[in-house]
Amino acid sequence: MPTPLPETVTADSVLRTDYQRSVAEYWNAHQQDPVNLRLGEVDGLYHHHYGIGAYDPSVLEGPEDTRDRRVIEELHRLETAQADALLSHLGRILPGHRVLDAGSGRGGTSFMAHARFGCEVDGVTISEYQVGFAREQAVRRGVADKVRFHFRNMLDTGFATGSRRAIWTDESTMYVDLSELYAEFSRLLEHGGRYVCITGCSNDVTGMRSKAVSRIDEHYTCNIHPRSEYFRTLTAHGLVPLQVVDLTAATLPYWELRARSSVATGIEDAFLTAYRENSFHYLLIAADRI
Ligand code: GPP
Ligand code: MG
Repeated sequence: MPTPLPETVTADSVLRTDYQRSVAEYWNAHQQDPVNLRLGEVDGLYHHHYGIGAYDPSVLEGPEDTRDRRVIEELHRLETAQADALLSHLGRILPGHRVLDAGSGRGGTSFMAHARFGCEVDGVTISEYQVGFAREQAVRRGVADKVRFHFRNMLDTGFATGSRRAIWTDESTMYVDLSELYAEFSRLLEHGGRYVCITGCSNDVTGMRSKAVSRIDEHYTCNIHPRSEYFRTLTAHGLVPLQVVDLTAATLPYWELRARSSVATGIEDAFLTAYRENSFHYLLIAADRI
């Protein structure tokens, strides 16, 4: 049985602005998109992020009756590889540690973190639908006591100060003000704790938001931040970057394959254009709380 929501948590206390309500509405409504469900059904890990790494070109060839399934499996493999790369930057996480998945979606990365480190994971999302879905997955996996999902706002999680060894955001920072977010993460992380972010960000060198980046914002109801804002805001909150990995080249194959798949949603061309014209980067940033 999914854990019931604490009675004090109401939509009014979690969703503070009209914008947050519209974002929650978007994620509550986009539950049936095959691009996420069909990929998740491959092995029960449901992701809400993109993929990295080269795809096996043979999936686009061979027997037609199995081609669609093979493409879906390959897209899913690349998305799982992205989450693996994120977890590889969290540092040494022990079973006694507590970590936070901020913008946890259907829980895919949280389950991978628990499976890999044995640690306790809390996931927060402002989509009540996603909380329910992820909790059911936790029960199904027999890890509901270790991997918990909460209908909470990542800008104000309510978790104890200094309680987290690590925190990550996997494509969720474009929905929030970075200053508010990193103030909260700075509070939650213990000294020496690690924050890892994977995000798409606009390129300050090419100037303001390009048309392709604006199309992505419009599609997902988000506000992609410029690259500079990440580094300025992290350091302002005592989060000191240790590693920065430009994943742009590594994510292009995912978008090329997705564009040719049966689960394309129509946003593929905007990502391909933005990355190829250099107005957008796909970055991983690992920072330590000092
Ligand atoms: C991934 O979710 C997309 C986001 C979290 C928002 C935008 C991200 C950027 C890097 C700009 P998803 O897996 O639900 O998207 P889709 O349904 O398109 O696969
Ligand atoms: Mg997806």
